Amino acid sequence: MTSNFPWKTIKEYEEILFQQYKGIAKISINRPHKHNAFTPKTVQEMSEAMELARQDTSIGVVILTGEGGKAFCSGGDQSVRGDGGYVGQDLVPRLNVLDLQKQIRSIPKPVVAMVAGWAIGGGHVLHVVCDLSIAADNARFGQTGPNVGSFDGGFGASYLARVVGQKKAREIWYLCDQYDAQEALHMGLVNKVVPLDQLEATTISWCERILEKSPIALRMLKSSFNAELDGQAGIQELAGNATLLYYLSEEAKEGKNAFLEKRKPDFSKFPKFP
Ligand code: S0N
Repeated sequence: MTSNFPWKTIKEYEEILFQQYKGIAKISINRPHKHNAFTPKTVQEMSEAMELARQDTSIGVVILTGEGGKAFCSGGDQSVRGDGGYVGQDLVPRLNVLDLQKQIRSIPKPVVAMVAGWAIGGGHVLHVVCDLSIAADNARFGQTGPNVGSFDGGFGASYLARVVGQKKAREIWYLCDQYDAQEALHMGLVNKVVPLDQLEATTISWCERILEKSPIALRMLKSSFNAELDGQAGIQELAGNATLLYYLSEEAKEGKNAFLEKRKPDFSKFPKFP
């Protein structure tokens, strides 16, 4: 699948592409020969790129995808699966994709999964934890854990159940069936289905519409959606945003200025809202 958009490389990596177009960052797994299965290195690179996208104030939205048009991601690379996780060049087994899932949920910018072809296993979970999913008509979705001796009982189970309901989530995991794009749309697993040749343009168009919106409103909404599900960590995220807004106020600045000017703060001028 060739791109019609003038993406600029942000940073060179070995197993992913990390590019930018306007205020959109695109993180793309670049292992099409393995249907974009991830290794610990792929995940480490995605994690770094996600952090760079978070820190860059010119980026307002992130696209997660896979190269080649035949797969979004087919999960953990089974050929490097060792005892205790996936084994990287340092020979240490890791399940670092779980940290990446948390990053996708907590980056205060919408993350959009652009899914062509297979979204399977741990690759399926990656699209599930994204804020939005746009699928090509060739997309196929499913979990394989009970077939290949693994399971994701974290977001891969509980958040999937929030998205499609308990019965459907259990079916997806217990039967390991594959679902086409229309079935995924029907069960609320994706937001939109388009022909493969319109996937990128549609995703960019959605991202451009997101970029027109208030970044703080989007940030508050994302952490609000998360807060209900993520317990103390979710409340911390939402509360952190409340602190950010408070820091922007004259009332908070009075506290800081008074300290720096070695005087008593005067909060009397600030209203005590009902
Ligand atoms: C996607 C499938 C159904 C596509 O079938 P198709 O079209 O017939 O293509 P293939 O010929 O099978 O594939 C093309 C080439 O790509 C290789 N390949 C595909 N997927 C993988 C993979 N995941 N790992 C390694 N190689 C892969 C094929 O081998 C083939 O290469 P060649 O031509 O050289 O043979 C089909 O490919 C398929 O079923 N793939 C495997 C899907 C799968 O089971 N994935 C792993 C599921 N588990 C996870 O993702 C675990 C994730 C994880 O890290 C985790 C997270 C939380 C808690 C636990 C875990 C945990 O590790 O268990």
